[in-house]
Amino acid sequence: MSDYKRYLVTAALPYANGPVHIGHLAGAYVPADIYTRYLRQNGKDVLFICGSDEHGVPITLKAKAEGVSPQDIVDRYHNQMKDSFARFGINFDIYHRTSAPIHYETASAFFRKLYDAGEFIEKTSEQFYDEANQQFLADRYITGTCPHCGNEKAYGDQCEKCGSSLSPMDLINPKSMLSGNAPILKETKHWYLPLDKHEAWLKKWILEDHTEWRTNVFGQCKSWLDQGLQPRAVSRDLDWGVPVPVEGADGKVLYVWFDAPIGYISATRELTPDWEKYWKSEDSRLIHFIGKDNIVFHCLMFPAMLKAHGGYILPDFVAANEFLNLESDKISTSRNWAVWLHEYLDDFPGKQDVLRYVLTANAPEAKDNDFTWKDFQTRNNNELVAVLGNFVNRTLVLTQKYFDGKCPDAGILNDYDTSTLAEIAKIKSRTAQSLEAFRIRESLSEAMSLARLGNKYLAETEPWKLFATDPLRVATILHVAIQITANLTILMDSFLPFTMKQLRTYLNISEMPWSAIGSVDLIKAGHQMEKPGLLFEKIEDSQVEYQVNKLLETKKANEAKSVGIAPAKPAISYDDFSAMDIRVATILEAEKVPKTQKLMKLKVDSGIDIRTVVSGIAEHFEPQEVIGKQILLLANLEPRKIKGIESKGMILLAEDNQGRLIFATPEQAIQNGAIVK
Ligand code: B3M
Ligand code: ZN
Repeated sequence: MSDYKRYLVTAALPYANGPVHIGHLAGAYVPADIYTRYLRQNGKDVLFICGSDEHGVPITLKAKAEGVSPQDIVDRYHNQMKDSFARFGINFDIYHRTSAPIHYETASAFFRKLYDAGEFIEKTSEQFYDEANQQFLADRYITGTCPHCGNEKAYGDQCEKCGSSLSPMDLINPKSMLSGNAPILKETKHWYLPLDKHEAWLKKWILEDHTEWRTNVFGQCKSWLDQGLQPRAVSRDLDWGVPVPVEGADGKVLYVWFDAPIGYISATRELTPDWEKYWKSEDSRLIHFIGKDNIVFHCLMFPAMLKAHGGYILPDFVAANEFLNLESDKISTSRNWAVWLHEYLDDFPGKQDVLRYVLTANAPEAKDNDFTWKDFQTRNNNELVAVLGNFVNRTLVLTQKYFDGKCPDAGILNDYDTSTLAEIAKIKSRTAQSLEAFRIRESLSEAMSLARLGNKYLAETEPWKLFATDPLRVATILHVAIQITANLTILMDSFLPFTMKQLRTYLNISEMPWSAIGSVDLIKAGHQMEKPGLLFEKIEDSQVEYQVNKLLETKKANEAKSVGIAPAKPAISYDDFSAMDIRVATILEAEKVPKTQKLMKLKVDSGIDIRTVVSGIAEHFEPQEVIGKQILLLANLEPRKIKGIESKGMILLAEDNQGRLIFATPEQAIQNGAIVK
């Protein structure tokens, strides 16, 4: 490992507008957690920083949709995310938030320093404005048709269908998310970070000095740099965010992508008075773990901000993962297409490591990958249970059985024993090499090869067949297997922290540093171990079916929504229902209500009486079409005066997704007054 004195590891600050899902976990948090645990096992000085990103338009829009304040939204999700990360064993040193006062102070001071140093350009330009709501329309407040792919629901900053990054002016037929109206153009002043001025050093820094960055990261940066960088606005006309700390900037806040990365700094300040040691010394190594949609901000914009400010180190590595899909479909918070961490933790208590394992074994490091429940089950049953669990269980159970749980003497090792033990050090170095190159998925598979080795060793030596005839050989075999098991507790600790802790209690040993791996007497002869339990259990088909059904229900609900089916109303009591007097009735006469578009005056025979009903059907039917029709009438609806006509009851009609009306009628003729129930 290189000779950095300390490590500052960050994981992207998730937006506090929804709970954590497996896409977040696979993208940034699980790999970052594994990496930082590994550094700590190596005795490194590490800070692992994260927190909620509480600004930005997705949050204000959500607040508006729910009719609550943005603060209510971020409080709800900040606490939920913090709690589920902790339950899942993501070992942040701090999980902070960008609505904290120390963040406001840090972000304002940062902006102010750049402002005073003349690092921004001030520009007045025309931007979309919603006249009805008297508000400028930043980013996601505006939708329209994507000029690249024709998607009619593209946002002002991005098209989610084709992935192009957009500016509001690019949209065809722009519409305000607030009023639905076409916006007008109005002048407004903003501050821009002139990325073009930073282009030369960014080019050298990335394209020459960081050729080791992953292809996806390097490639995206190169393509931006090749196109030529443009000044980027760092303020917005919004009332939620860090106010722009400049005279005459009322109603303007810092752009969320300006303040959010500063959130890493404010979180570190909150954590330790020593924060500058981590952020400002050349012997600190700054590493960002993010998803691929955050690459430009972490590789170009934030570094340019840090450079313009001066005094800060730059990221040395940006580990960006591609996306994880769920059952072949893009994960989406708004479509509820996700496996939510808090639900997983409730549905699979004590199985944090199974999810950590599956998300790592299938990590979308080089390309998008798919999470399926079937694969989850298979990896658990065939790898965790059948390989790792099986090896450890056989070793521990046989040791209980033959040696009362005491580690037996090594005795005389044969060549196979020695060469098996010699593999441990090789596996260790391969695992470390992959981890240090941020190939976390590969490192897990290297680490698992030690469990495979152990499994194979037992399968070939078959100690369970030898005890009667050769107990000394059995002692040697189990001694070797116990050393492998002890080595596993260190090797796999960063990947499967809950399980390895459990295994250490079975072995009755404490945590050991990474450097101990490879030693073949981690557990001495005579050492007493505990009675073991199982490390992993099979996942049953029924558990998988339950999860798949949950997703099918979501799919159904989404389809219903997309064909215009309204969501279900809350349940009512039987009494509520039977209070309604619904009767079969016949329309006797019909005429349009003068000076109205929609209304028709009907005379109906309800069986109880002949009455007048005013109905909003005049745009759909001509009077002569409806005369003589048998229909259903809600007969005991309170009488109401409509356009001076007393209307008694309501005709029942269905409306299809094109807005067409269809009468609810009895399937065959029946006497008027028949009760519908
Ligand atoms: N909140 C975007 C995201 O969650 C953003 C990351 C900020 S990291 C400084 O994808
Ligand atoms: Zn598009």
